[in-house]
Amino acid sequence: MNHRETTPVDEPADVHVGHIKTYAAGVPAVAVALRRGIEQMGTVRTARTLAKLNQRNGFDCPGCAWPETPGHRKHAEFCENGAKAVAEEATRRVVTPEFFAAHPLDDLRTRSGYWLSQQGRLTHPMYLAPGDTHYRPVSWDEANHIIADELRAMDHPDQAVFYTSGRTSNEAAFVYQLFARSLGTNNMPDCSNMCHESSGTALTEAIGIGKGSVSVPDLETADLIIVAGQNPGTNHPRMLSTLEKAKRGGAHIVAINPLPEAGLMRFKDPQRPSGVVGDGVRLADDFLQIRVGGDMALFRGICRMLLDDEDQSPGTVFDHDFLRDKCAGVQSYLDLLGAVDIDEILAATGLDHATIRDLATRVARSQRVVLCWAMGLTQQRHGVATIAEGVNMLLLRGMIGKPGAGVCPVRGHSNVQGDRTMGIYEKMPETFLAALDAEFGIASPRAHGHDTVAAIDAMVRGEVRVFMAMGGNFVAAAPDTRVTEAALARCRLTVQVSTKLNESHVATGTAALILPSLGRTDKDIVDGVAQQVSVEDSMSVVHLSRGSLTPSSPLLHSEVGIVCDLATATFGTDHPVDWTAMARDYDVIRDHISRVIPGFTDFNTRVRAKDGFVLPHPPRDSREFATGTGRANLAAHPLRWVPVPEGRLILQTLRSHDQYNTTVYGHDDRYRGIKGNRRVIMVHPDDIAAHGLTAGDHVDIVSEFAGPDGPEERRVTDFEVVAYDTPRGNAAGYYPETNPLVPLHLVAEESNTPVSKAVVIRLERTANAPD
Ligand SMILES: Nc1nc2c(c(=O)[nH]1)N[C@H]1C(S)=C(S)[C@@H](COP(=O)(O)OP(=O)(O)OC[C@H]3O[C@@H](n4cnc5c(=O)[nH]c(N)nc54)[C@H](O)[C@@H]3O)O[C@H]1N2
Ligand SMILES: Nc1nc2c(c(=O)[nH]1)N[C@H]1C(S)=C(S)[C@@H](COP(=O)(O)OP(=O)(O)OC[C@H]3O[C@@H](n4cnc5c(=O)[nH]c(N)nc54)[C@H](O)[C@@H]3O)O[C@H]1N2
Ligand SMILES: [Mo]
Repeated sequence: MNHRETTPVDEPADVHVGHIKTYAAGVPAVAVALRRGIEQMGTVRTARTLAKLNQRNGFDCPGCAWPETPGHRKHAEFCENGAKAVAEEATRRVVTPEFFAAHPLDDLRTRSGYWLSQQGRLTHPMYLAPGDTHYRPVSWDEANHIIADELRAMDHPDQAVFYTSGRTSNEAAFVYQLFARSLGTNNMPDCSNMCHESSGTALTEAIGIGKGSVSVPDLETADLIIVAGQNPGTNHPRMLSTLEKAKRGGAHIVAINPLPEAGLMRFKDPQRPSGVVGDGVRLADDFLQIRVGGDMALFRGICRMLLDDEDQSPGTVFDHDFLRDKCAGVQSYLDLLGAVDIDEILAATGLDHATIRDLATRVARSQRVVLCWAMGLTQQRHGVATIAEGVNMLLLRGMIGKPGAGVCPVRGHSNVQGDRTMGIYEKMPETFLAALDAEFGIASPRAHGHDTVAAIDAMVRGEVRVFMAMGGNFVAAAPDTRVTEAALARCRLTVQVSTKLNESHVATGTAALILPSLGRTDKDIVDGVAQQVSVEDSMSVVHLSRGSLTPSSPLLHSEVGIVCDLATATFGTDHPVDWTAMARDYDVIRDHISRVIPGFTDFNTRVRAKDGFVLPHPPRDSREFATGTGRANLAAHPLRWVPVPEGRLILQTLRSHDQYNTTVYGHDDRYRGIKGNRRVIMVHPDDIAAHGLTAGDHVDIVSEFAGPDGPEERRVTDFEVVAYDTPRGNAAGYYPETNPLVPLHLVAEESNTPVSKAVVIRLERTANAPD
């Protein structure tokens, strides 16, 4: 058996459905944070750890990429879910060689991801030899030689794939991509391929840089903030404080979401007296309950209304100077707007005319507009076009490169943006590769490598010999779980650099290695000197992070050390790259970075400044656009949306309030009032009835899609139906339990991101389900 059971043996059984919460945070959030901390770390370690979170001289929260407020950090710059992320990492529980001796792989494969991660921190490098039933301990030397031998046995460097998850520091990411390119491959898929790739693609085409253009002060001074396809109360809780501040400054906030997410409705800041008693602050002034996949239509509808307003009172709506001097593609886009069919916009969004008209009027009248978004927009078949359309709306009003306005893709992993800056990308531009080659005297390959989906395809074809992952949980994060498991099984060696046990340690190649690494919270001492790493947040601020806890085992290595030692084992000691010097002193790595990557001049000095430093962003800084046209491009994509086929539903897969991506912290999705079990599907009450079902019934969820040889299906069994406030025709289920339903080849156009937010499904009553 090489795949996990569909229903893990340890999964709790009963779903408890309560009420949807109408506010986020408040006292329960603090209580949950402390309880989870104390369970995992004990009281003293909890207090010590949380005191260092997001402070200068402390560590960057491994939770999300929301920036710290510059200048005045609050004493407790963390949130409930940041505290849970820390508790998960700083736990005192450990997974030792005895654990692996007691649990054969066949046993571990029946466990849930929750159970696996609850076992604690990994302590030893472990090896699963071909044909073995158990992992056994190995020395670091042995482990490195096993990998080096396998890499040297390849016919071509492209038989190796190097995955990265977005927690990896700048320094580790830089040496890791240098290792892959020294070896001769650009096969560097990363979690970003499944996350904000659509944002990067759309923004690069539109404004010449794939990053957001706003800072925290911009948000705080905006007069209109649109939050589309994002659930900040759960996934970026510190953003709520920024929104609250914006609100007190007079901003109007609009939430665009199929679900009434608690965090967008009301916020009780537990760090203010008014958040402890009282109802908290109403955050979203307007909630547009949009149909899944309807955002492009909404933005286009708004732009059409802006055009009508402009026609009626010329010179009052469009920023003509900006459009004339700085933009390209304006006329073709305006022509497209002329042909908009408002009935189609209403059908696509499920919203009424007056609602869209109100928002268009607000966009027309506001002087400082920020558009924030996350996975609800990016993980769509037309994700790139949707984001481009949102940017069009801003460009018509000249809302990029001025204070209080701009684009704000809210990143996920705490350093996912930095990893990309460091070169974790299967198609880095020639300028970067040339600078890297000149700095190190290597010859980086120029052929583009595999992204996540392409890497899985290559494994399926048997073209990948070695798969290595720098963090993350590839098998559970990737789409089409069964296909991805089978793909990994075709590799000769799978290597996971990890802090905690997860599903990817049991979905192995013929042989497998687990290399235990230090995490953000851990002290990283090399030759007696404490090393620091750096990260880049969602707003391009680069700052230091230094762990302070004693690692769970003396055998843990830093990610930088792991890569540099592996490089020495692979290339020998007379390689042009100074791997040993970099491993001994991370300042050496930063010096290299300062000469290779634009914006990092004097890296070592500037990163030690209070609050770090901000990377250049030409559109934000000087309204310059490094696109093909040298201008900001208005894109004219054909209108796309997601119709619901007869008798089917559109499934979006999302996060509960009690998880970090594939790491499940617990079974309490508190704000949505769903507790006890995650195998649920949220459906509109009328759709439940229309399907001949009753809330509480157990169903199989079957996804339907076109395969290369005709229609195909995927199935997960025994999910409980929960009545939920979602638009008709839409449904929601938790990631990663629903990942087996997301087809590998259902990807966003251009960005190749799996479409985790719009899968066509049908429901079938589970055979032999309990009543
Ligand atoms: N505590 C915690 N924090 C996290 C994470 C975590 O798992 N736990 N994950 C981190 C990572 S890597 C990321 S990328 C971010 C993810 O942050 P989010 O993007 O907020 O995460 P999701 O749970 O995927 O939520 C997507 C939201 O989009 C909405 N949505 C779905 N489809 C559509 C649509 O078609 N249109 C619109 N307008 N909305 C839609 C959903 O209802 C949901 O509210 O969070 C980061 N922070
Ligand atoms: N269906 C569906 N699929 C999705 C999504 C979705 O919304 N729906 N979201 C996608 C998104 S946005 C993302 S970003 C990906 C996430 O994909 P990944 O980044 O691959 O997944 P994570 O769950 O964040 O990885 C968790 C693991 O990272 C390891 N880890 C944690 N900290 C460290 C560390 O400091 N060092 C090392 N070496 N390892 C560490 C631990 O072993 C832990 O088990 O999933 C994607 N998949
Ligand atoms: Mo993400």
